[in-house]
Amino acid sequence: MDKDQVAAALEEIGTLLELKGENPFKTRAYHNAARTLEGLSEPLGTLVREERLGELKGIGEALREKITILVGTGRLPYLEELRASVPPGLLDLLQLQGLGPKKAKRLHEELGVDSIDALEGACKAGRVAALDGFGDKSQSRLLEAIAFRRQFASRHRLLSALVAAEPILEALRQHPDVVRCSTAGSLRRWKEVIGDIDFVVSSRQPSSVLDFFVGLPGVRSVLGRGETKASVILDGEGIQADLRVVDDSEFASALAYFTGSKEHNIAMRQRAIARGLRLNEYGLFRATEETRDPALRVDCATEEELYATLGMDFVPPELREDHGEFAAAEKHALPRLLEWTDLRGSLHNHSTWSDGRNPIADIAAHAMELGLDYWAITDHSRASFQANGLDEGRLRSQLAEIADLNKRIEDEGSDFRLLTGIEVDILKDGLDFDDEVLARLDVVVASLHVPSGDEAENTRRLVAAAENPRVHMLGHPTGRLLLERDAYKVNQHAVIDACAATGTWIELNANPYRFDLDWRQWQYARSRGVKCAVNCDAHRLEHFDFLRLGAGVARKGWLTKADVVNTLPLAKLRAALAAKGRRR
Ligand code: DGT
Ligand code: CA
Ligand code: CA
Ligand code: ZN
Repeated sequence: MDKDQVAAALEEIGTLLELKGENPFKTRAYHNAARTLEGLSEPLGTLVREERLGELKGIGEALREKITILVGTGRLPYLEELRASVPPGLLDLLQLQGLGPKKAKRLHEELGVDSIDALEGACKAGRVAALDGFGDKSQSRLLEAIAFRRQFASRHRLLSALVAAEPILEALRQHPDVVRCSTAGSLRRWKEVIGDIDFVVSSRQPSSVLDFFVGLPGVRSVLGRGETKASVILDGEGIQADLRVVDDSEFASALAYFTGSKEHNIAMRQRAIARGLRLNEYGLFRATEETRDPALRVDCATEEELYATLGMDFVPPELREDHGEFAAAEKHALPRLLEWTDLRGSLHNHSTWSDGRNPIADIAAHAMELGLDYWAITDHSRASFQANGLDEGRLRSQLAEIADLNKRIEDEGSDFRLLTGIEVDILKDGLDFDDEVLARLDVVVASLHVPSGDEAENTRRLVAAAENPRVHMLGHPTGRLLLERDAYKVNQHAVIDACAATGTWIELNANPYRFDLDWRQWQYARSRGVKCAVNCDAHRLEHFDFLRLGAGVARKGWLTKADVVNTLPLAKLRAALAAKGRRR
């Protein structure tokens, strides 16, 4: 087990103990230990082997023993017994927004609630409102949370789907009976939220491939298996995955069909009909009615050929949403989309100075190892006190630390540089720091963390931030958390217009919970000449991987390398950063 798996196990122990009503110091010790492990900069296995776990803050004898067993064996009988002692439905309750272990425990003990369904029944019967410390308001809030959860239970953030799909695709690719294979559907289109995962495979032996697929280690259960297709539920979040097996001559059309979107497919079929052809999942045919007669087939070995036959350039999967790709592809005017390897660093990131998990030196080392050119440290400002935001004094000390580090990096002969910065809170009437303070920083990201309920008010605050010559970009401009929290009310076009007028950049926050600004807004932003910064908003080293996710979302928003500022080499980026302050 690696550190994240061990941390997850400790987290689960803490939660289970809370559900059982254990003393808070004990439960907190498990949660804190999980945090500590996640923030480790060296492999957990090494610490265990060298018996140095005791050096870690808050890891006492009992924890040391459990961690050692988990790392060594991948299992922990203590955790298994604990799991068995708690009704499984009780854990589900914790997935409801606003319901913590303490309240779940009381609902269980006092009302016998042991599942989400049982809780719904109790709420509807008014029994929850009657409980001490709950009341009408929390009862109706629980019902809302249940409805919300039902709506989203079968939807998954892109990263979860990718993590589940990639090993399966790799396994299929290695299988001797597989000729070609690909993901399809919303995953291939890089949608921010995924219903199910789709795979398309070509093979002469469909049944052997299907046997292999339904028997893969990550498969929890088989929903259905036919001659040419199968559907399964995967371990983890329980994401559904569909596999289609076709003959290799049908691969291009099947892949196009199952990639979608539905809207894109409908337009494709119309284009075929307009040319006296028929397009379906089996191929492109010279026919005026539905057919799959091989004698009528127009050979298209690849999607490129399929699009060419229909008079278009190849449309990258991310653009297949009927958002103007047809008009552009027939005029050879599709943009050349950003590649994730074009990105040279991220301009919004956190460290242990605020709520990040890693010290700046480790962040720099990791960025250099990945071959990046720069990395901005933009910790929270003082108003974000719950995130340990920096006041002026601490900010000054941080700048000194970064200057020292950069000096050391330069002395070692590297061109990599840390950039200084802040993620400054947009408050009711202005920013959390004065212009003089902001002027000392390389990068200023302005974010609205505590929005008002009023659209005009939020819009006004964001526009004012954009108009500040010291602000380089707006961070996560709608504040949404996918499948958790809607965007705050804001007039997005008005904010984009203000950014266009002031030369302010807009962040595409690449955290898979955010992907904010949404891909649907970028065509408008781009048309107004607004530049994008694809930022990790990294809080730990693993978040460096978000660059790839964010680049995919930028592609989905039709963005090119020239539209994205953090593709610039360092000197040009510095010049672009300096330009904002000189505008007025
Ligand atoms: P999802 O799974 O809800 O995130 O979205 P998709 O796009 O992956 O949808 P899915 O898995 O139901 O189907 C995969 C693709 O198959 C879809 O993007 C387009 C194609 N498809 C499925 N049903 C239809 C249909 O009724 N008409 C057309 N034209 N295409 C369809
Ligand atoms: Ca799908
Ligand atoms: Ca599907
Ligand atoms: Zn933020």
